[in-house]
Amino acid sequence: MRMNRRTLMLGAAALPLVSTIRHAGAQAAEFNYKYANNLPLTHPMNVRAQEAVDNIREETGGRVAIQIFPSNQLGADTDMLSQVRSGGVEFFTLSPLILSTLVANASISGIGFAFPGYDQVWPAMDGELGAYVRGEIEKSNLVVMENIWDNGFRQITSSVGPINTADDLKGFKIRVPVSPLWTSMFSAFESAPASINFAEVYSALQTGIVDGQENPLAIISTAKLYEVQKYLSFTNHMWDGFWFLANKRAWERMPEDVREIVAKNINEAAVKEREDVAALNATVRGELEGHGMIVNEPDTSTFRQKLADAGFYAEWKKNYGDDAWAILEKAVGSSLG
Ligand code: X2X
Repeated sequence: MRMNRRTLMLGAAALPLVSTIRHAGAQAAEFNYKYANNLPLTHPMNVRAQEAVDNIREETGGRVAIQIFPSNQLGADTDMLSQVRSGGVEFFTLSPLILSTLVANASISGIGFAFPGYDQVWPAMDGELGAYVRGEIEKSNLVVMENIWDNGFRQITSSVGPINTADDLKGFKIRVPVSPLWTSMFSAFESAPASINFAEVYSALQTGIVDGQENPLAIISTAKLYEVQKYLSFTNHMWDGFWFLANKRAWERMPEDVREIVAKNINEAAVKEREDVAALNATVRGELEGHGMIVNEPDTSTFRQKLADAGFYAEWKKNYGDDAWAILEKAVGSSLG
């Protein structure tokens, strides 16, 4: 359409109306909240979270509008933990092990080689162990949703060679998330762990600051770490998840009936995300090999023995206390250490 003075005037006249309509939609939301996370947009967490916030907006009649900021858009994990505490963001998902920088015992679900598989993970996290950890989180004045989201069993990747035995980890320059447990575990392996927020992992691998990292397959795939890592060793050295956290003042500003709708949809999305991650982890190995990764499946008995010999389990039993440790051992069905 050729622009002339008339169409220009009509267009200009329409602008306030359009912006009013759009703004009215935003204004109709009584609670305009932000949810931050550190995962790529394509990760199942963001797919299911978007469904949840759409359902929440509809079921609350537009009263709650939650905007998702994925992939560290608002800052790295350690910054975001401060933000959700202060109310800078209202929602944030975080690994229990990074959360342990604030809630010490939250990392108990990430003890090395504790969970043999998912058959033990969900009964534990949806049962006594999860309830224990949520109780600890609530003491720090954060609200936590009941269902933990899945990150997955973590695997080691490397640019220098496969990890076949615990000895291969000696001197290995490996990136770990910012958490005392991660640093402790890879120090027990005599590696050289470097604490780096996930936002900087790709570049740290690309520039050779570190030679490797460890993450579940879904993240190795969606964060395209296969572009900067050659070897993938199936160590399954720990299970990891994401607690869905809320700022307490923001949470309590919503009336009870609205809070119930928000919690219901977030918890339902967590269960769907767990199914998605399991499906992805079952299929993504072929994709990663297709991208040139060389995969190996080490015998991890030497890894667990190395941790025991280094006093790792004894150290963390002391850190968490006998009662918490007993809940963990009951949940995983064996004594650890
Ligand atoms: O930082 C990581 O490696 C990640 C994305 O898995 C966590 O959030 C713990």
